[in-house]
Amino acid sequence: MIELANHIDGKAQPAASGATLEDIGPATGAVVASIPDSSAEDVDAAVGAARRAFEGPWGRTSTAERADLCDAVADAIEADLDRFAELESLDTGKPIHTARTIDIPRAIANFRFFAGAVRHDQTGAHAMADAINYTVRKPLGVVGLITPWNLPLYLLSWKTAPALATGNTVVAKPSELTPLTASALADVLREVGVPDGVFNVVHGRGVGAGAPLVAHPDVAAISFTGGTATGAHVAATAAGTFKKLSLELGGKNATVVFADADVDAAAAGAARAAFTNTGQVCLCGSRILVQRGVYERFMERFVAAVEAMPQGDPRDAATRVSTVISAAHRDKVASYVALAREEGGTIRFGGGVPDLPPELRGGFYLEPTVVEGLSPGCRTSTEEIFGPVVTVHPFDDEAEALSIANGTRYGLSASVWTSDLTRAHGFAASLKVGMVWVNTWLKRDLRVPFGGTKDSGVGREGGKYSLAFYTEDQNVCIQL
Ligand code: TXE
Repeated sequence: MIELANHIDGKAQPAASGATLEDIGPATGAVVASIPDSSAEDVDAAVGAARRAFEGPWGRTSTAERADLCDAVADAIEADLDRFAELESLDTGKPIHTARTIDIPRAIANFRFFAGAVRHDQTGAHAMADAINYTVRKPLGVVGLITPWNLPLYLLSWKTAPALATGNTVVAKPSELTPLTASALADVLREVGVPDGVFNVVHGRGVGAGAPLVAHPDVAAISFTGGTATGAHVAATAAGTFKKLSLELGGKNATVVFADADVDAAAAGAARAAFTNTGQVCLCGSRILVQRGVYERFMERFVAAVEAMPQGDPRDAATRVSTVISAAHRDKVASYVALAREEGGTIRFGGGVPDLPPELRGGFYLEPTVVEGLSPGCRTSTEEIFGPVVTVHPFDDEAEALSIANGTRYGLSASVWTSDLTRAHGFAASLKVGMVWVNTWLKRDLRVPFGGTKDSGVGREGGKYSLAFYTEDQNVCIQL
């Protein structure tokens, strides 16, 4: 069993109270690690270390030095990709294939991307007849990064890389369900020469460790990715302290398939969108809207694509769908399958627990599940399930598709499948979401604005949006 410590001021430390939590591996249900169950006292120590580091030599490092460090972090993770992937798969239960091809490569890319982004960043100058203004970009100080369990290192690095590259110091609070790669990242940062106190990790629960970080007066910004209900708590706690806040929350994203689409490509894309990471990505296409003329043709191909996804042991390289994160989450997802039945849905595929070998029976597996026949406005069709469950709805025309697609409290993303580009532009413009993919899903350029509208969050991450979040612009006006 792995024994994790907090990382505060370059030292491994237990929680001040000595309390610990168990970290369960979802593949088998076995305990894989013990982690500190930290409290406000630990958060205070970490924020203090981060503040001293910011006021020390780190505050005087050049952009070039910090960019080089980010590149070194990327190289070090890349050199150790297999170990990082194994830790991530062990902790989340995600297929090792997903960890190797999506999570860890993306963490590497995040550090490389933001190294380049700060090297090439520019600020403005505004000339007046008798004066000149120039703008400088300053780091904020100590920033708090709170991350979820579905894409642990992928999302922590998405925040850590721009925060450090722009010169801040960090206190990270990873999900208590998936602490392993955050600690591995802290080790890498130390090895490549990031000074003590610049990157701190406080493990523990949301209420015990996350909330004090949000409330801390010396924390200048919080970047949070997680559930919408938790995001509302974070916003309320932060409000009185005037912190900068970035909130990436939930989604109930539509995959919209028009009759003029390449139905084979749409079915394959919709299956990928629904079940990547066993349906536990905020961007997952968990509602599929299909134009009536191609509904049955689409469904045959879609169900065949789902059936072809091997489910089972995440450690097996062939596995594409595995377990959800926890017993509680499995019960929540299963309760939505029961609700779908109550609400009049028909299970077209899945709906139960897969037949697995004895060594996996303690894990939290559910079959990929396809539900049809539900009203688009019912709870199953509009609430975030965040697991391997997708609902499919026929529609007649563009107006109906739009009304269903926009008919939830969320506004994160959508994926539209059509061969009519004019329709694609018009439909995209009318969607109340932050991100639209046309004839693809989750194709990412790290420069683009990432984030949602409505209850999916506040703010954007990515490229210049992240650089702006982790900095404060200062204008200097000089009388000529
Ligand atoms: O996430 P939480 P949970 C959705 C998904 C899921 C639901 C709940 O629908 O079923 O959220 O998941 C920390 N102050 N998403 O409960 O609670 C917590 O310790 C400060 C979507 O696991 O949002 C963890 O580090 N921090 C999502 C982080 O917040 C607090 C990904 C996220 O946990 C806190 C995950 C508090 N009061 C779940 N309470 C996405 N957008 O991708 C908790 N935390």
